[in-house]
Amino acid sequence: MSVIFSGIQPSGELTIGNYLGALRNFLTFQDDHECFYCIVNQHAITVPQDPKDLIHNTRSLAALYLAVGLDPNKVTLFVQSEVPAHAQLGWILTTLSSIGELERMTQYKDKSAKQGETIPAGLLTYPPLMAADILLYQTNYVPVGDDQRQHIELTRDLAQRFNFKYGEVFAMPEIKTTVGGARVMSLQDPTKKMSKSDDNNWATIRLLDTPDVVVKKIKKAATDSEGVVRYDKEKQLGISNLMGIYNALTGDSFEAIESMYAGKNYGTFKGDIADLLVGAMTPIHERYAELIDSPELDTILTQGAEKAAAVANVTLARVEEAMGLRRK
Ligand code: ATP
Ligand code: LTN
Repeated sequence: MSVIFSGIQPSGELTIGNYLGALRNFLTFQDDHECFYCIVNQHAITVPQDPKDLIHNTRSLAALYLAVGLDPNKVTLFVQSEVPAHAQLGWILTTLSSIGELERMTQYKDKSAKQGETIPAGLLTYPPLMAADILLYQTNYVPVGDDQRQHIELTRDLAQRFNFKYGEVFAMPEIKTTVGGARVMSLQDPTKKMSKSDDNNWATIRLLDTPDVVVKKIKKAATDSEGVVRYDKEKQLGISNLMGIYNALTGDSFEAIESMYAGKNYGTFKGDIADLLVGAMTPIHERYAELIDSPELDTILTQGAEKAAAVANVTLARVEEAMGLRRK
C-alpha cells in the first residue's frame, strides 16, 4: 500500500479554503492508502504564537480532521511535537541544506517580509523540518496545495542528497495536488488567497462559523458592477471566486452555473452559496461539538503519536546509523 503524509499548521481557525483545498481531499485516501495526517505545531511556532491559542488551535484542528470524516481506525492522526523524531531528523536535514537554497523558497520570502526587522531563523529552516515530516514515513504521495510544490521539490533534493552520500534510506515522495480542488480566494481581496492567519475577519469563512455569520460574510463579499454571474478572472474576480466555491460544493460546471443564474441578481446567487455552505458545514459542526471536549480525542491523539513514532523511529535509526551518530 502506498504511503500518504500531509500536515496542516494549527496557526489559526481553519477556513473553507483549507477544507476545500486540503482537508476534504485527505478523506479520499483513507480506504486504500496508509495515511499519516499530522498537526504540525512545530511549524506553527516559526512565527510568534500565543501559547493558549496554540494549544486550542491544535485540539480544534484534531477535532476537525475527525469531524470531516477521517476515521482514526484507518488513518494515523497525531501532533508533530509528540513524535520527537521529527525535530531530530529535521536537525539532521538542516545540516544537509544550504542557506542559498533555503533563501530561494517563496514562502520564506513572503513570510519573512511580513516580520519586519528581525526574521526568525525557523522561517528559513522550515523546509528541512517539513522534509523530515515526509521522509520519516517513507512517504510516496503528499497531498498539498500547489503553493507547497517548491517545498516538495526541496524534500526530494534532500532525500537524493542523503541517499547518494550515505546509502539508500529514503523513499522519493511526490506531490499530489487536489484534483478539481478550489483555490479559494479572500472574500475581501480576491487577488489574495484565503488564509487562516488573515487579520481581516470578513476575508475568510471559518469552517466553524455559525450560519448567520456565513450569510453575513457572503453578503459582504466583494463583487463588481457587471451584474452578471459569469466566470471571468479578469473583470469579475470576486464572482469567479464565489463560482469556484459553488463548483467545489456541487460539482456543477461554470457553464451550468452561468445558465442557472442567467437573469438573476448577485443577491440570489449569494443566498444560494450561503445555503450550500451551511448545508456542508452543519454536519461537521455537530460532530465537532461531540469531539472537542471528549476524552476520546486525547486517546486518538496519544495512540496516533505512538503508532507514528514506531514507524518514524525505524527510519531515524537507519539515518543515524548511516551517518555515524549511533554507537551500535
Ligand atoms: P497560514 O495563513 O498560517 O499560512 P494557510 O491558511 O495558508 O495558513 P496552511 O496551513 O499553510 O494554510 O495550509 C494547509 C493546507 O491548506 C495546504 O495544503 C494548503 O495548500 C491548503 N490551502 C490553504 N489555503 C488555501 C486556499 N485558500 N484554497 C485552497 N487550499 C488552501
Ligand atoms: N508547509 C505546509 C504544512 C506542512 C506539511 C508538512 C504539508 C508541514 N509539514 C508535511 C505536507 C507534508 C503548509 O504550509 N501548508
